[in-house]
Amino acid sequence: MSNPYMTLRWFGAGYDSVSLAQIRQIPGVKGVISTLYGTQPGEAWEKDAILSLKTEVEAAGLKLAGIESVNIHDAIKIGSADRDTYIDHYITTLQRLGEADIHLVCYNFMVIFDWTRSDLAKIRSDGSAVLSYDQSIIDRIDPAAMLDALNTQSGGFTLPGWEPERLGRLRELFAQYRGIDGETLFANLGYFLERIMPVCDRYDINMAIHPDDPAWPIFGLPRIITGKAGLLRLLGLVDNPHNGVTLCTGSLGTNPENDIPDIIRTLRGRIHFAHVRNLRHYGNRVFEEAAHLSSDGSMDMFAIIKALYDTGFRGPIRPDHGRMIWGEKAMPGYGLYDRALGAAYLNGLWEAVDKMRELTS
Ligand code: DNO
Repeated sequence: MSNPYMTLRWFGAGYDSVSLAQIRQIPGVKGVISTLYGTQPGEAWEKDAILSLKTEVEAAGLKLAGIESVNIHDAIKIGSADRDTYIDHYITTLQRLGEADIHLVCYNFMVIFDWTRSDLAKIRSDGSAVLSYDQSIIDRIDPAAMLDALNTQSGGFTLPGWEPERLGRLRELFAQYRGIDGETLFANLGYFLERIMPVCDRYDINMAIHPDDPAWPIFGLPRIITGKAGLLRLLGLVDNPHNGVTLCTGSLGTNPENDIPDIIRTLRGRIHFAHVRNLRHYGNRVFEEAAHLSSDGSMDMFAIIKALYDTGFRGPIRPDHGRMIWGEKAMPGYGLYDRALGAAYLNGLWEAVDKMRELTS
């Protein structure tokens, strides 16, 4: 009998509307994925801060299953002259995480914007509110106006990956990335990975890149981790098992041409972390986030869990963005209720796959 290593993302006391005590009561949830939310990309994390986060999580009867994210400073993505300083800070952070017995780090290599949506609270027919995306809105809007609109809709929460200090310098950032194309990004990602692999080897830290969301270039900025080809190219940059992937179905699934069970099988052994959620497509590059259930969206969640199970994936897995339901006020995508329903559903799928395997063996 195998149980999934089910986790929930938790942003930390003072940032998250959801408490560790609440998470502890979701059946089958064993740990949280967290971060030092107040840190800026490029900082070396303080050892004491890492240890106190870990102690706090463990005192609630949960494991600190990994970090999402240790964000990458723009100098590293751009490949500017000072990148080595920031890579050294990153290495210090990894070393301190390793010393604290933390072995999973999720990160991304997206340019300027982390995940992007055109609406953070689209009302669905059942009255729930979800994050949604419509390319025609993104095409019409200026990036600064999009930022303002999303900040207004965020309910006072700082959105993950949308560091206000950094994005306050939007014009400067666009100027810094001028001329950076996908090839340069891949080269700079390879340089970064080469430099950090020794510390990952030493402390057995699995690096798990998060795919770009949505899975295509936006605002004329390149995006490279958008499907099977990009993921395979990433793995080939440094052929080390610590150079791995966060399998995020919601990000890869923005492009319906991404066959997610096939991607899971292709990446066998190099998926270190899984974000599993569903989307509903309404046309080319128009989608909204759905409940986790297969029948509520466009993805086959059974096939996804089965592929993870069959390829021997046993790393941390978490439900991802949930709908805002039952009057909850929380960070968009990260309320308690729908993610708890998502965890229960994913646990159920896993149990079914596991028991079917026993029946047929
Ligand atoms: C959004 C998240 C992303 C993700 C980062 C990983 O909800 O999926 O912000 O955490 O891209 O580095």
